[in-house]
Amino acid sequence: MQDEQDILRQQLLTLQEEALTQVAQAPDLDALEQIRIEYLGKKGKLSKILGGMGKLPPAARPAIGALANSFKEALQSSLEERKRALAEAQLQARLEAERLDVTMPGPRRPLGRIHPLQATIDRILDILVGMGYTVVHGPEIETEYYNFEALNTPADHPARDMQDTLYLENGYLLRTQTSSVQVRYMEQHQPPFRIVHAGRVMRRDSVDATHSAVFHQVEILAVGENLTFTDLKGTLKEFVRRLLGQRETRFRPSYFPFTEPSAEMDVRFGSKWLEIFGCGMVDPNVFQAVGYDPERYTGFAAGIGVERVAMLLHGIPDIRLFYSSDLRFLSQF
Ligand code: 2NL
Repeated sequence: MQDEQDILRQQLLTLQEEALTQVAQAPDLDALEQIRIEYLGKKGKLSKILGGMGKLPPAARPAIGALANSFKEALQSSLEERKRALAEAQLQARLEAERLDVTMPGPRRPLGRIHPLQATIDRILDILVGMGYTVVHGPEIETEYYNFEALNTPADHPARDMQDTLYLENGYLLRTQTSSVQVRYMEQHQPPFRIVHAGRVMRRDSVDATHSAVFHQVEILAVGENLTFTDLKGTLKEFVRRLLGQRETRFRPSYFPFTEPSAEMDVRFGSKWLEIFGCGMVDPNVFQAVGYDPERYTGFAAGIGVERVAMLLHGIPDIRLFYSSDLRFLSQF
């Protein structure tokens, strides 16, 4: 019987050694749980060994029972300790992996910039404000009166053809020129004044490299008691000098319904003359329409195409590039 007890004692000590070694080597929490079940579970190795206790004399049982308990406690506390160590290692690994360097630079966002057409408008307006002009505003949807009639363009004039103007269903139209804003200003103000308006105009046009259905104009209007064609020429020459530097210019006779006389101003670029401004002295019929006395007041007006100027300034070959939203184009400015 002493033999039987020795065998059990030996088995328990071996089992303890084996179990503690496994705990020490367990790689993770799952493995620890497997070890617990393998040794301390209902059908585990400890239960199996204790099943042999029945063969022991009752007097020998307490000693073996105590040994079994101490094995159980030793294994449980080593499981706990290993569990804590593994959890701690896991946390450290996670903290290391998720470490955040708050001094790292953030993701760079691309900077937006001013569209080349707006930049051109801004430059033109800056110059004109510097020459005493006041910036005014007005609607893009207009009536036939402000876009045509008040500008000495009667109903049978070719410019009023369906071919050229975008008419809306309600009798309104999309303005074909910025002059409508000047008419509205004159209705509300008395001379003398110098005003400038910049904005979109719309035409019923086929689009190609030099034509767009939507384009931009800057238009000036000066009205006073003794303004002459010489004032117009001096103003436009000074404007061109400020925009493009000292350059040769020339005036050619032209025709607009709302000016008399009318002219185009060209600027010399190398061997070429490029048309920059349409201009003229305000037709007395326009003054009549807004209630000014044509015997008392004279005025001059001029319009410039923004796309044309921008293409000239930057060597842009195709007007459609301005409306393409192509960042390869836009990011160059
Ligand atoms: C162009 C160039 C121009 C005007 C605009 C104007 C405005 C009033 C009275 C008289 Cl209120 N004229 N503006 C004059 C000449 C040319 O713009 O090529 N336009 C078709």
